Amino acid sequence: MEPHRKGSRARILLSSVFGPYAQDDEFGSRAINPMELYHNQVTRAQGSFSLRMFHRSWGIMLIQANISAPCCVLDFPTRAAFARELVTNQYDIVGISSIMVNVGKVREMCRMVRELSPNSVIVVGGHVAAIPGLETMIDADHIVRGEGISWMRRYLGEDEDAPIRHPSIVSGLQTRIMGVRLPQQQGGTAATIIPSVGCPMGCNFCTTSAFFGGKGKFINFYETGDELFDVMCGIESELKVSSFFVMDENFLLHRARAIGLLQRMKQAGKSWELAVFASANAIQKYTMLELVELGISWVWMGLESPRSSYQKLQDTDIGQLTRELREHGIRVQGSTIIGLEHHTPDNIVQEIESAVGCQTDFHQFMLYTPVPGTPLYQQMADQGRLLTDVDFADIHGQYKFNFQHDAISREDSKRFLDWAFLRDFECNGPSLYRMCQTMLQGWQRYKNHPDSRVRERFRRQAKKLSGAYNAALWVMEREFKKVNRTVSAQIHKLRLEVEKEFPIIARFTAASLGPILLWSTRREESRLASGHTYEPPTFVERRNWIAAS
Ligand code: B12
Ligand code: SF4
Repeated sequence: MEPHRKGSRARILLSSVFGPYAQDDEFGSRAINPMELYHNQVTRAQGSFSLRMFHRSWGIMLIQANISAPCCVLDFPTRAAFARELVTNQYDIVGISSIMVNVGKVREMCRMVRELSPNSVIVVGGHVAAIPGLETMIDADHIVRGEGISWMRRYLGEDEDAPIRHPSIVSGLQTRIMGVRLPQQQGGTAATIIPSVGCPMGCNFCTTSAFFGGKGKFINFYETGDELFDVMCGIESELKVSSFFVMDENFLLHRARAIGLLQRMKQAGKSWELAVFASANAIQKYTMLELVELGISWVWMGLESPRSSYQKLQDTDIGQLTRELREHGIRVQGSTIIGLEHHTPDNIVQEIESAVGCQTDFHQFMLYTPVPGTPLYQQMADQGRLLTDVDFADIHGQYKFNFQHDAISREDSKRFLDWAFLRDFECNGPSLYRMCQTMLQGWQRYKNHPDSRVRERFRRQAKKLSGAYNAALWVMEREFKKVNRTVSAQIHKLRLEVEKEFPIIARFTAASLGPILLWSTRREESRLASGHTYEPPTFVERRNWIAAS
């Protein structure tokens, strides 16, 4: 690839694909595919108890922070905002970031650039780049597969091996639950930190592992615990946070780095909370005490079927592991795949029941989905089992199969998936309630722990539990009677336990805030019933900026 003739003087626009997202349209937006993490694929069946929030497009934020050229990040634009930005700022390079479902939007954005800013070079990156033959589907000059910082640095003639500068990123925005938008206070939301991309485990369906090199490979931005600690300290002081959403596909797999981080946290007395993704085999490299001392407060873990052969699950009793983590105050987000090769209409109900029986705090269900670039996709293609007439906009694991399953039809794949979400909600209650259970267990176990960092962390959680969360329990126990009276009784019992632990404040908040929350929950329920959806705001952020002459 020839570097750009202007090098670091080139003016760059980095944009995510345009919205609105949560609606059906000709560019590939789908009502069932909102720009939300939890409501899209985790708490989607939980009605007004669903956790709603948006996450920024971290890939382009990271690229912007690591080049010296004047660069604008345009996140969640409308088509009009994208057009306006193109005509007002004479960009030399327009970078578009996208995943596969949004390829129709990338096509349209490329068309718009050619029309409105004909001198711009168009660069397309992100997971969309793995689509075979993409160059014939969109009008772009460069399609970048894999890691983008080093590519962009190379393209601008900059040092691609320079250390990675981590931007300060607030992990979630406009958080909303039970009809209430939570106030966005400084330090109130975790910061996102991205130690690496890819995962060496190389599960056959895994698109992120495949995109960054596949089995045995990944790209580390920060090799050691020391490096990570320094980055986190910088972000802590800038954003005033004590919790971090660690966006690393398998953070705990890299034990030396995690333990190095723990040592530095101990030396500096940091009472941080870490939400991480980790496979079961990686979690088991640690004692519960190590996890707790490291501040692990949330684990996102694959719970594929006990009959699957994934290496990450070997020798693991997943139900037992989940229970143990929760008993130590660590919230568990399970992720279960529906439609594995061995699934049949006869055994799938049992497999879903067993996943639901793990009683995680949150549970994501996803259809087994061959995605371009993965070994699974290649295998399905070789076997002639890919359904060729499925729109990319519908290949996201939350709708219907995009391949011929041996035993389960495409229509039934959706039925089983929808049922799994519903079943988890009906049997285990709202995730917010389950989180409260875990938080109480953590508090009871660690409130007198000798390490003040650990005590402080659980004290922070207990403050929430005895406050607004207890009012939420009061509402959930009422509202859930309509769904499952046994769970409602369990919520009631938990509330009494919380009130026993914090007799004055917890009772006071339940009595004062409870009725208001009940009202907002019911109002939200009717809003949702009338089809109301949420969209993220547009962000425009310029760095190293010099106005166009
Ligand atoms: C945060 C996130 C989201 C956020 C939104 C992010 C956003 N603003 O777009 C939310 C939660 C809303 C979301 C939603 C969805 N997501 Co999502 N999401 C992620 C997640 C967890 C992290 C993304 C991230 O920041 N990674 C870290 C950064 C550094 O990596 P990166 O984005 O890949 O960027 C690097 C390169 O790709 C490249 N690059 C990226 N952009 C560009 C642009 C240019 C110009 C260049 C040169 C390079 C480049 O450089 C970057 C640095 O190396 C990933 C999983 C993952 N681990 O990546 C899934 C992931 C991206 N999501 C995925 C999917 C499928 C979805 C959904 C369809 C939900 C679903 N059913 O699973 C929806 C779609 C919503 C919609 N309407 O568009 C898939 C994409 C699969 C694919 N092959 O396309 C992923 C990979 C998860 C997975 N393993 O399946 N998601
Ligand atoms: S362990 Fe998780 S992140 Fe790693 S390859 Fe398997 S599915 Fe992907």
